[in-house]
Amino acid sequence: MPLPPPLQSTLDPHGPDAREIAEITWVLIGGAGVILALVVVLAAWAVFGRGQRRGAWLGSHAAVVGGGIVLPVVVLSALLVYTFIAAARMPAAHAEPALRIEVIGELWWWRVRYMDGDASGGHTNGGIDFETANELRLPVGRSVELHLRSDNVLHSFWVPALAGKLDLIPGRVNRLTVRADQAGHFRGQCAEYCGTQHAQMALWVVATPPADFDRWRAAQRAPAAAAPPAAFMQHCASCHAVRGSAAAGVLGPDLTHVGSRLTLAAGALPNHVGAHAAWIADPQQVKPGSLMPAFARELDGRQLTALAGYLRALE
Ligand code: HEC
Ligand SMILES: [Cu+2]
Repeated sequence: MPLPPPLQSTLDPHGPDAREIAEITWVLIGGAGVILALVVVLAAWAVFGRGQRRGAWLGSHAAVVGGGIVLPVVVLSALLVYTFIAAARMPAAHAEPALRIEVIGELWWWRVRYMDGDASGGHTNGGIDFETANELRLPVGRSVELHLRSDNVLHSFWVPALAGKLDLIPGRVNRLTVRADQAGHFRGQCAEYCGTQHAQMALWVVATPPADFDRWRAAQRAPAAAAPPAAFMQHCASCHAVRGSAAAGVLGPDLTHVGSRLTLAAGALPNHVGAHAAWIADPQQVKPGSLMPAFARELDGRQLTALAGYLRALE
């Protein structure tokens, strides 16, 4: 499936919080624009204007106190109160979530864990429904609570079409409630420098109608469609899990349904067989510094092709 262009814009909101943020942005730009226009007019009058009254008025006590103190205090206070009110209005923050998802910042990818659908709490320890990576599927119109965590360094979760930024802080769980009002693909990006491959730490949010989401969730819960080949068990199982097999590594992404993802390696590659083979042969070529080693030496061409074909078919 072709991806939409990787646009990320605060001014193209698709959820209630993002819409509020876009409105605040426009009001602040508008307010700043009015003041700028006023200053330009006064400056033009001071330079090009004629007559005695001009100098007398611009130099007067009233002009200095009014324009230099009263006006800025009134305008800035009004904008401050407005932003507080607008921020408090953000509706997604108040809604009872239909779903909880842990989003964990790794070096340099996103571990995504769907928690049990019921809202009985205790979700951050255990209660994992299934794990995936670099992609968040959400049901349209439902509030979803993200639990943002990191066990390494600071990262920041930012999907401008849905919400503002929120940091992932080691030792803490930050909660962010998002809601997509329309179906669509929304790109996100780590927004806090976290090391060498920070720039290639993207993720996609895919909002689908609830029925499609339920189908997707049922498919993700299921074990892998086929057992891994011997080469996988030998070289890859120490870092990657394929549910339904003995491969249970946790250092890298869960690959049980890797073929169903939009991209590979946090947005670095498209998800097709050739990209799988290129990635396995030499991840360092794609993401220098990545925690996955190259396998171009250990695996011959036939094994590489077989592994790539196997993984791509895990939908
Ligand atoms: C030392 C641990 C380690 C080993 C061994 C390892 N990987 Fe990885 N793998 C990783 C890490 C870490 C990532 C995430 C890299 C990133 O996105 O920056 C990854 C990413 C991947 C991805 C992309 C997954 C996604 O969701 O985008 C694939 C596919 C993959 N590995 C396949 C393999 C295969 C096949 C082997 C065996 C030939 C293998 N890996 C061996 C650590 C490992
Ligand atoms: Cu980062």
